[in-house]
Amino acid sequence: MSDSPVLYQVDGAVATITLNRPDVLNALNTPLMLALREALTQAQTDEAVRAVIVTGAGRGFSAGADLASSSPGGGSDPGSTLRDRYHPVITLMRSMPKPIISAVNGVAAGAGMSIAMAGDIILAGRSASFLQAFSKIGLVPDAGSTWFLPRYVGDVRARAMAILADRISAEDAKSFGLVWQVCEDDALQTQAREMAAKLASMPTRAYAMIKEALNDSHQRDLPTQLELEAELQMKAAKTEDFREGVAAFLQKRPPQFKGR
Ligand code: LHQ
Repeated sequence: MSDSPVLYQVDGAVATITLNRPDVLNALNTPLMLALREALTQAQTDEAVRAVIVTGAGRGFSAGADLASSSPGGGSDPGSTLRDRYHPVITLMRSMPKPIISAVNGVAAGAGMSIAMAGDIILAGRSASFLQAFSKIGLVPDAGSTWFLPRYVGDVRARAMAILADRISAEDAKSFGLVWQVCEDDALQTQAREMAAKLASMPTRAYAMIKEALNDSHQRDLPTQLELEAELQMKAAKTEDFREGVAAFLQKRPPQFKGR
């Protein structure tokens, strides 16, 4: 396998981005974070790509910041490392106008868990686990963990996960609402590809607008959110895919969406 820290592969309309430092459970260092940002940018700009999978090589998804590098994650201090290397990745994933599946194949710890949570749909292998590892080494959850976690699992569980730093199994993560679906380990990549291929054949412009509507909905009041929905619906109703969806329904045939 390539020794590039991130693999980027396109199959049909699906891009798969694989974190690729399996010897250290895909711990995040500067070359990996730069390559991840580049791969996400490529997936965003490539018009043929309509759905994205983020996963890990080997037995882990990501063990978080590389603790063996002189400054974990590279850079001169954690603040600038986070701002320069991590924040662009997390914001790219959230703002990407295409659905992202996080296929969590093993442990997702620290900032690795933050990256998993930045995806739109989290699938987990049965042996995957989730670990807010930060407090174990005297750090604070970062790269979006304090934003995603209470929204996904509620404040009580978010606080316990961040403070206790217990390793949470895939099944428990599903019961917490963090994971959409748990798959058998050897079926995870196939199920992620099948789901991504299905998403890529759907009205992907609507997905982009769904992400826009949901991204910050907790921050907006109801009247503002209603207005945003109306604005987005006006845009969605002008797409070719909406016309095709309605025509196919009325003609009782399967729709052929083009992402336009
Ligand atoms: C690792 C790592 C690792 C290097 C396993 N680094 N080598 C902070 C600072 C600045 C900016 C960005 O953001 C952050 C936030 C963070 O992400 S802080 C949190 C950093 N991550 C951790 O604290 C987790 C550390 N790792 C672990 O606790 C365990 O490795 C877990 C629970 C993830 C997995 O345990 P095991 O399955 O028992 O695997 P292992 O511990 O045997 O690890 C396998 C190898 O990977 C091992 O190397 P070796 O040469 O002995 O085989 C580890 O040293 C290496 N590795 N995590 N983060």
